[in-house]
Amino acid sequence: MTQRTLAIIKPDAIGKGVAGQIIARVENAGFKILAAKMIHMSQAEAAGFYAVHRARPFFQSLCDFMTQGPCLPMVLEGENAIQRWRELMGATDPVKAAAGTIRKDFASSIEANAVHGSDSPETAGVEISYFFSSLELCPR
Ligand code: IDP
Ligand code: MG
Repeated sequence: MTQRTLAIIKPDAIGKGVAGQIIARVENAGFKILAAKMIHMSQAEAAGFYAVHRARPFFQSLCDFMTQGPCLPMVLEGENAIQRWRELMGATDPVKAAAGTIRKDFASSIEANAVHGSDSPETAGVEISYFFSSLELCPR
């Protein structure tokens, strides 16, 4: 089933200068990049995006991290895209991430972990429309 997912290259990865290497992995895995833009989120924008985590002890630190510099949200399309992108990312904690995954190779910590990926079709729909209007999704 062709799906869309919301990926973000997070501020730590942009700051390290590895966005290009991450995008190359996206392309090499066969995803279509339907939309992408560089943004610098405000606290309110980061808090809105991560609202599901607002009761977690790491929530404020996560919002500070996501607003420390620009990030690069992208809409990826492909067969089984939601699960395949999460497999390419690797586990949330880079210590636990499998060899060859993006987080294993580029994440610094469980918080500064280089990339985001939607975790279900429902979440993907909400997250894509958080960053992109329908006009910004290039028809293919
Ligand atoms: P995911 O990004 O792998 O889906 P989530 O549990 O949805 O992981 O957490 C969202 C983000 O919150 C993570 O990617 C990471 O940046 C941050 N995070 C998750 N767990 C922790 C933690 O225990 N300490 C600090 N930050 C965390
Ligand atoms: Mg998540």
